[in-house]
Amino acid sequence: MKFTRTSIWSAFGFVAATTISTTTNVNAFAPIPANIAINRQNSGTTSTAFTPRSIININTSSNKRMASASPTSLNSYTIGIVGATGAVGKEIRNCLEDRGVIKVDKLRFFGSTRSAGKTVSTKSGDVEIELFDVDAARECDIVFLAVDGDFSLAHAKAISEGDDGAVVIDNSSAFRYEPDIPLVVPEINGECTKNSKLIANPNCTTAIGLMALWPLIKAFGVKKVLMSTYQASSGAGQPGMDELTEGTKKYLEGDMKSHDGIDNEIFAYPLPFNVIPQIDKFMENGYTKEEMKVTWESRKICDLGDDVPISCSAVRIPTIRAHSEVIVLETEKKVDIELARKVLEEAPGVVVKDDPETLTYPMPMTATGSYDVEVGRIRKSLAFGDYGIEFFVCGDQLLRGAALNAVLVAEEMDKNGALA
Ligand code: 2RA
Repeated sequence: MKFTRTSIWSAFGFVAATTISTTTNVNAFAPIPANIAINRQNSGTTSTAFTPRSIININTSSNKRMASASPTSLNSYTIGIVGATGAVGKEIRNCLEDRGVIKVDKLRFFGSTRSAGKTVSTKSGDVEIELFDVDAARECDIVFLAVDGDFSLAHAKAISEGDDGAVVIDNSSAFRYEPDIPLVVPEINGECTKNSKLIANPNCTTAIGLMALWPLIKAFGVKKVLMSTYQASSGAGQPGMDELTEGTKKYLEGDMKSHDGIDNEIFAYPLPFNVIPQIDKFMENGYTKEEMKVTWESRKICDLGDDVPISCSAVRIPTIRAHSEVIVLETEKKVDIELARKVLEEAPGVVVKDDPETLTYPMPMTATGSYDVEVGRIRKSLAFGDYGIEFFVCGDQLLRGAALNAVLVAEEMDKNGALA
């Protein structure tokens, strides 16, 4: 093996101990085969105001966590996950197993000194967590990084560099804005993965919103995008979800009039029975970093110029793990709402839930646990008249917003030969 760079990773404490058991065992993993046919495909029939992209045919279903109908890969791979016991890492494991598209020859988990030696139960056996080491990670074919940006900055390039390095799919924001590193939502720009061994996974809010926005941009063009997001506690990982649930219990046990005694270490204020109009730190322009991430990333993934203004307001709400977004799109072409609905119905990874008569619309309650993003409340915008469309999107932050997107990137790379 190629390099002798060793990295003892004790400074990064990232393990959420949800599935750690005390037994030890060998690395063993056999994904569940894909066996369920799915019927949603990209039709490619809508008119496009932009250069058509090769929207890949990733079939998902409105049924929760349904396995893909994509053929199982011919090749099998050694897959590494750094941060396998955190909220996102755990879902990466689940997505690999549930979808069964990527054939896993061997599964390796890497962790800090705190977690090394413990074992994680997977559906097909226990896997021992190895102490993270760059050389060991390089032995894998694909490494998912589900850890923080500092760790990714320190190690991602070393893991992936050279012909014999691993393909790295990084969930942090460390490389999202580097021009030479693809930032990928596979249904939109999956072809960018062909020539890169380091791929950045977008911010969850961006990925969820773009699943619905991109098909409409292709159909009607874009002049302007306004987004307001209502983001779940899971955006702050397992500690965020824990802070919300513990705080909620405490609030209900109290007088339900004040938040006195409700702890908040993760969020700026107690989240139970509250909304917080701040996610990430404030920037000089008055927006928060989260809001600017959505703007920067949407522009990069959809290849939009600076002449297309995109603005976002991001708000934390007391839900567990599905983000919601109101999106207003000012279009170049006149909007035909029936066509817009058809475009969304045919878009991969999207399920339309839109029937005011039956009170059908997207909600975190129904989007949680689903691979697809839900879209509804589709209407012409009163602000932009015939040239505007407004809609509501909900998507599981840990799945579409993180783990599923990362696994779909790997599936795309398997299909397009980038893993060869
Ligand atoms: C959040 N989007 O919801 C961020 C996490 N990636 O906090």
